Amino acid sequence: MNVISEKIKQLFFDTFSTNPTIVRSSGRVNLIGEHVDYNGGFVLPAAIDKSTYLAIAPSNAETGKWISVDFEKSIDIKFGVFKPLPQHRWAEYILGVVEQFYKRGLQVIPFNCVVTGDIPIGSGLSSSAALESAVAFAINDMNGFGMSKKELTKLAQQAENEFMGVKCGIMDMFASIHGKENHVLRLDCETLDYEYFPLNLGDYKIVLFDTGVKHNLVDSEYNVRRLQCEEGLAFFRKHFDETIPNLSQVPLAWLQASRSQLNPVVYNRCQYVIEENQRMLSACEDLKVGNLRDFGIKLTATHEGLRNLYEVSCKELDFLVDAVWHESAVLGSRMMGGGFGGCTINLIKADVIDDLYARLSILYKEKTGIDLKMYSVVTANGTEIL
Ligand code: GAF
Repeated sequence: MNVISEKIKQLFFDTFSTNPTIVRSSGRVNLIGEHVDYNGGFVLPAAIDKSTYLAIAPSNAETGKWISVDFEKSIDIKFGVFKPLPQHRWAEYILGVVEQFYKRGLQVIPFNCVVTGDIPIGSGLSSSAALESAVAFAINDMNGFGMSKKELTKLAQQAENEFMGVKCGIMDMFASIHGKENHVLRLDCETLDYEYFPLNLGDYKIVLFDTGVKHNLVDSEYNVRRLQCEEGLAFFRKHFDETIPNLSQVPLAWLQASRSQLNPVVYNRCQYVIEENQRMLSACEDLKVGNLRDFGIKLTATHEGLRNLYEVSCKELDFLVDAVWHESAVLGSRMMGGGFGGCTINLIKADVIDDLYARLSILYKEKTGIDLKMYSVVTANGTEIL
């Protein structure tokens, strides 16, 4: 228990006169392997020490009251009705998860809940996946459904895909649920096999610079990228091998031999995905032998691919990366997550972080008028009942 969990426990008790179960679920970073999860590739995320907290208990009625501390809102919910809640987008993440249990033929005991957390919202640190993971975990526990962590991860992803309409991959929920302190997760998104890698950064730290923007196109462009990748994969299946499981495994030679037949935009998207998957695998080798310099160089190369080939960056992200990547105390810098805003992830020598942040803040404010936020994060455990 910490200050936040104590606070919502008390709020829950004051509101509903009963003690809740408290579930904590982490936000995530992804070191490398961006936009490859939905292409069956490898990713390297970690759960971080910023979390969503859910206080929850059965309501003993057909309805439940859900409260968001951060949005200062509450909503009364009739269980079994699954309609959009346009005034309460935060509650849709909960409802979408409840719906998935119903879709599996599992009737959920109606519940009251209170939600809060310290994951910056809209910064690309997966506050929504953390909430969905916490809700899935809590419902599974409260109802004794006995679902595994992997099943709950898939359920949370389907909630986001189907109720929220965002065709996200599985990385965010997977990291949120399976995270482990001092480790990153090397996840094969095709098979969902995973391995924990110790994260020894020595004198370096994971630093996130928050652009403070989230451009509107984020969800629509994300879905467009998925379609473009599907178009590429269909082409390779038709012309090379119908059994190739996913785009990440397409050999670069097939792509190069197809330049004149593929739409140039689709070509670029495929090039990025194939290269990123290979880069990610070789970055893991760097990490294994403690070669942080080469690891960092690959992070920055990922940014170039996301900017030029995959085209999911934006001027604010590019500005932050361009301003720091060449500094000697910076191992690597890149945009992180879906793109079009959110944070950059940087590996920076601990003793220069404050100075670098001070300099960068001035430049960023001059350029964009926005106050730059910085989060120095460490890895943490995944979803847990406190
Ligand atoms: C978002 C999605 F939710 C993830 O599934 C992943 O595709 C990521 O963008 C890009 O790597 O966070």
